[in-house]
Amino acid sequence: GQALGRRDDRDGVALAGMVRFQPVRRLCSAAIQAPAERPELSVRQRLKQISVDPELLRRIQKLGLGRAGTRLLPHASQLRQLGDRVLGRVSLIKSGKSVAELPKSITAELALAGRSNVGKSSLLNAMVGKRTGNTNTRGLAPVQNKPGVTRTLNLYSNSPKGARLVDMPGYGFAFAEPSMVAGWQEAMRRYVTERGSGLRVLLLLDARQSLRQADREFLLLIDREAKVPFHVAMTKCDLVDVTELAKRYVMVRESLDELNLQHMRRPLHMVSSRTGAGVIELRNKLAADMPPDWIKAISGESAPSVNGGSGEQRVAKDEGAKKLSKKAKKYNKLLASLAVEEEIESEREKHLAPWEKQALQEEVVSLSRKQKIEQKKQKAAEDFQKRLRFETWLQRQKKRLPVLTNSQRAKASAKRRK
Ligand SMILES: Nc1nc2c(ncn2[C@@H]2O[C@H](COP(=O)(O)OP(=O)(O)OP(=O)(O)O)[C@@H](O)[C@H]2O)c(=O)[nH]1
Ligand SMILES: [Mg+2]
Repeated sequence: GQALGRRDDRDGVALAGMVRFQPVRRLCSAAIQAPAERPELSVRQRLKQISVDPELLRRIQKLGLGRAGTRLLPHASQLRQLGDRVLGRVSLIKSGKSVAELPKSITAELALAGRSNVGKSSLLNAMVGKRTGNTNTRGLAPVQNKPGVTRTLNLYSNSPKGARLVDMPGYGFAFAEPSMVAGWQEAMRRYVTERGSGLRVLLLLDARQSLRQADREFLLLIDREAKVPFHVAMTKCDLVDVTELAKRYVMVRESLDELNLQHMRRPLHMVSSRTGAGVIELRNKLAADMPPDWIKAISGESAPSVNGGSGEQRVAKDEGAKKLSKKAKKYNKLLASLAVEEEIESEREKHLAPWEKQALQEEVVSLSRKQKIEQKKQKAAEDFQKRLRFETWLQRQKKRLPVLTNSQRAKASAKRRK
């Protein structure tokens, strides 16, 4: 069939032959003019001029971002574990074509915005610890590799009255009827301008691309018209080389600075929903900017790291790795239950009678409960390390063994019997 669409920026050049162009409809009001992209230098030329800041590079590497970066399994399993434990069951509570169809905003809402296909739904899934990827049924918000998948405003939460994450349709080019695209863009525009003081926006930019005209217009819409506090994050950071990512980061930051945005929170974030890198850090930063109950609902406590501290653990993506991640999950579960015990313990201490407190302090001989928990934790970490070493060793041994057919195997055992 013939694909119809509208586009209001320079994206989708390859699709130009298939697309029927429509006149640009601005996201922000006519009074606000978005400054055009710098015409004098190409993006490549600008990138060349940027020198890489070693501090920034270190930060990128530490977060496990960048193409050369690792598949950091702990990130993914930590997120999943956090998702289950901290958030409870996050689910879709309401989906609407316009603001009028949505329940009133009771508490805080964080809405994900960005151009179509930038990875909004994927990041929402990653933030609540659901797996993402194409044709993935386990994720929460539907994800596909084509612009224009999400077409309604979708509220997700772990309780009907709790804080929410909102998956929005994108702006810019999309594979859909122009009238439909115009409809959902208007709904999104009204949502951000009318939702009220509980709203925060998380604007996503593709790490492989520079700021587009549509992005500028949306930024100006939320900054000057809606006056909504917002964060900006670069997504798909697993698809760009580390040094290029650092340069693009600087470039995007410069472009944002040029717009003189009043309501933007700093710093500019970087994430990859695919590997999970940077997602926990992003969530913690967001939590610091949200009302208290959002913090409770979305961020929880800082994530336990799988190998007991350093947090980085490179595991090859093969069958062995899958098994290991199961182990990692188990270990995480244990840590989580210990954390709960600890929480209860500290809560209990608060409510002790003075004489009980004194008795506790004088208790020298037997170990306190806290110490016992510490010991258990250490033991669990050690066991896990041992197990991990053993598993990798086993994988290596298995690879060395020759693959035998049944008859060869029979012959070999007959020989042995002789
Ligand atoms: N490599 C990589 N791919 C990603 C990442 N995030 C999203 N994607 C892919 O990008 C494509 C689009 O993702 P979506 O989450 O559907 O994007 P969206 O912004 O919700 O798109 P619309 O709903 O159409 O506006 C999918 O193929 C995802 O798998 C990422 O961090 N890394
Ligand atoms: Mg989507």
